[in-house]
Amino acid sequence: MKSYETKNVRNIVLLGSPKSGKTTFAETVLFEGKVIDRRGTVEGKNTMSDNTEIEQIYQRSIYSTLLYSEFNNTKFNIIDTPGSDDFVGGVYSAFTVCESGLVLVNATQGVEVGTEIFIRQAQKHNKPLVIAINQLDSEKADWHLALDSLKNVYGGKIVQIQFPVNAGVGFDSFVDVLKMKMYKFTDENGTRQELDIPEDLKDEAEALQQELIEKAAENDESLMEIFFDKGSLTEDEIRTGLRAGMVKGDIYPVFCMSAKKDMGVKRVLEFLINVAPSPAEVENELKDGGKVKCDASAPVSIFFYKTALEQHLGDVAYFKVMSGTLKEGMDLVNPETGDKERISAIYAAAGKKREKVSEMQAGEIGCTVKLKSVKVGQTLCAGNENVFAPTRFPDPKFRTAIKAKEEKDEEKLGEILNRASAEDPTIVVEYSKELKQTILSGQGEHHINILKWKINNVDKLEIELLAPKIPYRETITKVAIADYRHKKQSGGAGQFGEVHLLIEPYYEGKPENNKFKVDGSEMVLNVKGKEEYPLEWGGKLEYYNCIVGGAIDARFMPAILKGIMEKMTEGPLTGSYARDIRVYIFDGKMHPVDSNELSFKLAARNAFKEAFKKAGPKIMEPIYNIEVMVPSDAMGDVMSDLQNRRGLIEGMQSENGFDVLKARVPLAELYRYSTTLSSLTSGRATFSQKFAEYQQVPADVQEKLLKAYEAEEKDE
Ligand SMILES: Nc1nc2c(ncn2[C@@H]2O[C@H](COP(=O)(O)OP(=O)(O)OP(=O)(O)O)[C@@H](O)[C@H]2O)c(=O)[nH]1
Ligand SMILES: [Mg+2]
Repeated sequence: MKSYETKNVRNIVLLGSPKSGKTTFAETVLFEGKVIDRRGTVEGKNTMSDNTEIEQIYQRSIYSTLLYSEFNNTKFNIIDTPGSDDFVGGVYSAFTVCESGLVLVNATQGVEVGTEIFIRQAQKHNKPLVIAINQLDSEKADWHLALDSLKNVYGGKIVQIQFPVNAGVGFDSFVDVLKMKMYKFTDENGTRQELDIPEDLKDEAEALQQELIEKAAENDESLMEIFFDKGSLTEDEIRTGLRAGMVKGDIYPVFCMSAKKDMGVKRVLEFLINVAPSPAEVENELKDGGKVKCDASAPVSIFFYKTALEQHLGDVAYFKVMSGTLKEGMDLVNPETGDKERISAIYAAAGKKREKVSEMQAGEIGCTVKLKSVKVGQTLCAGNENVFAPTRFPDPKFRTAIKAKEEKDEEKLGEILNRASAEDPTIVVEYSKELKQTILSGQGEHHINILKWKINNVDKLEIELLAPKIPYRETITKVAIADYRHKKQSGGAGQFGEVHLLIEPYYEGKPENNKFKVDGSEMVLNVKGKEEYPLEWGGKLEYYNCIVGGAIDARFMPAILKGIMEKMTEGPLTGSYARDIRVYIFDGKMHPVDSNELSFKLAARNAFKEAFKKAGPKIMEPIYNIEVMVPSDAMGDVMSDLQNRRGLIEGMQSENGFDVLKARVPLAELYRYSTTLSSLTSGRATFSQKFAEYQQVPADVQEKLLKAYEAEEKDE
């Protein structure tokens, strides 16, 4: 394969809801580019893109796949992505390396929730988009339904480039109002005739062309002048206007397609060559916020967006050449770690088919093997220190606990999970000391189940998924005092320590205080010192020394704090972490011989525990902000389900034809929410969740938790 100049490269991410035909389209692009001479099918389990066992079992894409193709002296790097929300990580990493996107809309469905989600994400990443209405050959294809649904959601952004002549079974032609031609296909291998537009379609074609010209003119002042002058624009001028609108995110040109029958695919590729930006026209963002031009004559830097383990090969690392010209055998440095790496080979990849190339110029996407330590999101350089901004992945939506069936396998499981999360950064693994569980989070239950399948079948390890525990917190609601004497007399040196303390609730910004009402009478403390401790698990402990007359030596104060801290990590109600408390040590007693640090630590621990119990203790639970996007007809069901989950609906608005619901829901009620939502809406909804704050649990819930903890304690 030759080395392509930056301006002749197009990096395109395929987007669209499940089953819209992305993988089928990619296969046809490879066929058109002669990378393959026979097209596989998703059902036949032999496409270049869905090339893993698990993708073939499910007959859907699960990983993002890089596929190159050469067409009209242009190198296409297509990234086929999964349509399911569960595997959205691959879409996000593709946004980091592709300059534009092609959205496939299923002609039998029109805009689906998936379509909307991906277009929304593409907009956030400033990606120009082209839309193809696919499966026009299908029996149930409905061009008008699909087009109207697009117009309904995206209004004036939708600019029709084509319309089908005979959508449905027998589909073989469409009219193109940019070329003002009719394309007719004579076989299912892309052979096409360019014909004059038939008389009976001319009016429609001319009207649409006029619309196209006006849209194109709107995006460029000089085009506007030409348009007012001549009342029309040339084909090239239209392209210039379209491109300007696309780059601003104001125009989505719409094409006709049957990816399966290779109709319309070539025309979209031609349009992408002529109109979609090449890598040379887009600046890439650095981690520190700076921007770098994609220039083949600059020093080399390459960014790694994905790695995948392949049998017999080890880690295959996928990169984009962000600047310079990468050559085989080059030595590069990771500017963040100082690690050196040699690029022993460079490949263009079409799924598992790899073609060795001797160099890749800026803008190209390829892969390499045998690197020592590079991770997803890192950059390697020579002669510069560019560090490109890593992909920002979405927050997890599904959380589960995981453990090996056999305890002896725990360590191996840990390694497998770390590797899984390095390959797929939307898999988050965390061992929670607090919960004593390994918590695995991902984008949905299916996402996690696929990982489970891999661990069972590839790594041959039996595992269990369990409901994750909830990181409750404990705090107090009123003032209380307690004292405790720790005393032990056994043979030699004894132990003696006595601590009197007062505790009160703390909140951010609470004024200082030294007068308290305790059990009906007033108490005034003489505050001599204060220490503040932000807690690792959130919230604060404020520690006041109010000792008068030397009742406790200053040297015992740290031991007293230690005793309190110990109890804070194991709250008296449920053993959860305690937070947001002020402790005042105001009295105590020492023994001239027997007092030591241990005695004061134990005394403080017990005094704190007693005071805590008297201070109206409360359990707090994590509350999450969630945002659900759902088609209007399913809104009622989704809303009442959320109310059953103790959710507080905070707002609702209509956006682009969907309802967006905002609510606050306790984490304890969100277990498997993604799965329920999917079954409530037949997979037509999506949601995101983010930690908001801790809040007191309602009395009935507290009662249940206390009982459960008591039972657990008895068991142990
Ligand atoms: N009739 C017809 N069927 C198509 C066309 N394109 C795709 N299909 C079929 O639609 C189904 C889904 O196609 P895929 O290519 O797997 O769709 P996808 O968008 O990659 O799906 P995910 O990977 O699940 O997101 C398969 O059965 C294809 O054969 C088309 O143009 N016409
Ligand atoms: Mg697919």
